[in-house]
Amino acid sequence: MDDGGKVGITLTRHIYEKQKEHPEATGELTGILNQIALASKIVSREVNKAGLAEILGFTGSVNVQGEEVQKLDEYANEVFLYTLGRSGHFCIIATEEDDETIPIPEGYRSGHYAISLDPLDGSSNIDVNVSIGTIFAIHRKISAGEKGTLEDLLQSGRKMVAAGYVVYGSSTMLVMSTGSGVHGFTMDPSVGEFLESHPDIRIPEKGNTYSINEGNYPYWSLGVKGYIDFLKEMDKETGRPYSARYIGSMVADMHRTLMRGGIFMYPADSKDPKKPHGKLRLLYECSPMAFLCEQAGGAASAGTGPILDVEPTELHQRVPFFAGSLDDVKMVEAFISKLDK
Ligand code: AFP
Repeated sequence: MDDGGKVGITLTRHIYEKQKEHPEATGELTGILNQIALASKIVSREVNKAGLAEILGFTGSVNVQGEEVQKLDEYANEVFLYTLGRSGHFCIIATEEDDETIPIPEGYRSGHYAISLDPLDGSSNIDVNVSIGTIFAIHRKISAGEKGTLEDLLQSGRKMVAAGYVVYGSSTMLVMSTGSGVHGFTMDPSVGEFLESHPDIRIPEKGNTYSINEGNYPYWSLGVKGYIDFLKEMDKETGRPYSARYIGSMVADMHRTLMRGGIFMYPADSKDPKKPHGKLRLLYECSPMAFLCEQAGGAASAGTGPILDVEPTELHQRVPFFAGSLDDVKMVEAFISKLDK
């Protein structure tokens, strides 16, 4: 098709235009988001081939050529670490895959930002061809000295300068915010670019869908149980019962919640005494998603207050998570404050 050379607004152009509204901006965020986009394009290419895992690899075993092959989540981790670590923008990196913080490789410039990321979230879904994603959160460097430290990563979500995710779904889409709304870009594989497809995403004030692993019901607190029971009652006026939708891949579940409204939850449960605060991680899952929710007019809570106000104390800290439409998040908080004293 002859489109006269028009490809729409690319991610780069979008950031550049936004930057012009802020004359004090240095342009560094443009560079950062371009590097994230580049790494996610490489990961997307490999994710699209995941169904051929037995033939091409990514099984963590030996492929048909007799070569030892890498798992896709490890591959994604390496791609992001390589790209971001050598970009000159970051002073320190944390990823879901590594227990410790990752310094910038010797010989490369240490930058002004710290990044926490989950390179391939929902990886247990890879084998069954279900959407998975990358999540990232960016903070300004606050520590003294040239190199970054843990302090740069352990900052509350309120201090975030940018956050986003990439969903590797029926299309690959990058959704991000630099603090002036939430914008979505869909990858056009024919030109290899992310094109603006969803400018200024807003979450409906109230939804009619809830998203939670309901198999954990017996392990929840009275407040969470009470709220889920409430959502299943019949009441035409408040749109109940709600519909249930749960993929088990946070990026996909949150993407639907952002676009359509409703609530996504991973509460604390008593299933595993080693994980008393639920499963999801504050720094590279909950905090960036909370930033996007608030920027889109929704809310994200730990059950007792905004996720963005939680002061992190550990790199891989877990936190209960309730996020989505403002009214729905307020309602679950009301149940928790009433029944979980
Ligand atoms: P995996 O990366 O192990 O698949 O975990 C995905 C995840 O961290 C998040 O993406 C999901 O929302 C959540 O776990 C699903 O957890 P449950 O399987 O306990 O419902």
